[in-house]
Amino acid sequence: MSEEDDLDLNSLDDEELTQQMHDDLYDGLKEEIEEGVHILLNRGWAPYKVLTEALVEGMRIVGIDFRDGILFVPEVLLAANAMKAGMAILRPLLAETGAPKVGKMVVGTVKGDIHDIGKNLVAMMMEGAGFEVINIGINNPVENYLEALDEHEPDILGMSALLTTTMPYMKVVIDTLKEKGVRDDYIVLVGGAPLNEEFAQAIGADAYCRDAAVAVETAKEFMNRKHNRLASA
Ligand code: B1M
Repeated sequence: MSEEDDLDLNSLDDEELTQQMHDDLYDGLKEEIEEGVHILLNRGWAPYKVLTEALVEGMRIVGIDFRDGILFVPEVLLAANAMKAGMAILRPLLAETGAPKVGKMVVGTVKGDIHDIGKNLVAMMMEGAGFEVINIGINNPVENYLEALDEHEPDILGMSALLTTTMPYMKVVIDTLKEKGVRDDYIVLVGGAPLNEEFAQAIGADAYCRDAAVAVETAKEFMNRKHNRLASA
């Protein structure tokens, strides 16, 4: 066992611990990430702060080295696994809200794409903000979206894509909704690292959401508009 294995995470101050968690995420050390999350929570950190400063920031660093060919798929999968373990601890804490549901969202990653960390984070944050969220997972063909929309009748359809090759599929879904004459029944929000405002506009979405916090704000804003419209009708 190396010296590093013996490291007592509790003995580190907050800054050292977050740095260590970035390293542990990079190394895919699930148990250490779980321990780190618990320690920060016990020290009074808000769940959202743990999420953004310890986990999301760690994954950002992983992303850079993946891009630069320093990390490869197996290592990134381990990092993703560790990230998800940390998120699983935070999820119930972020979702703790006694407030009445402010709206309903169906969210899923598009066909051909298996990235789900960002989409799951959006789902968690939306739940935390009082939305009911139906998360339909990854690799969704248009039929899955249609089925979920029929079954759950949400206010919002959220789509995620992390690849430049899969983002055009969002247009397939929106065009299908148009063909069926139901496009305007939903607020369509899209997100994912390669997207931008122009793309969202070009495919006919209602808005592009840069991150989970923006997704929550945007969803709330559109729900307010919807309520005002209904009230004045
Ligand atoms: Co992939 N991958 N990956 N990968 N992967 C990227 C996306 C990439 C940018 C890495 C790189 O080269 N720098 C690159 C895409 C390049 C491109 O298309 N331009 C890439 C590639 C190439 C690939 C493969 C093709 C690699 C290969 O096989 N050779 C392959 C494709 C598999 C497939 O999908 N068919 C692949 C596989 C994988 C893993 C399986 C190893 C793993 C995914 C594990 C998992 O998700 N369960 C993985 C990972 C982890 C990444 C990176 C490193 C991290 C993604 C992530 O989780 N980020 C990523 C690098 C990067 O993005 N910089 C990369 C953290 C997350 C919190 O952020 O997902 O952006 P993000 O979500 C944010 C916002 O985007 C937004 O809010 C979120 C939270 O703030 N958002 C939404 C996202 N979805 C939203 C939906 C909304 C609203 C907002 O709806 C309303």
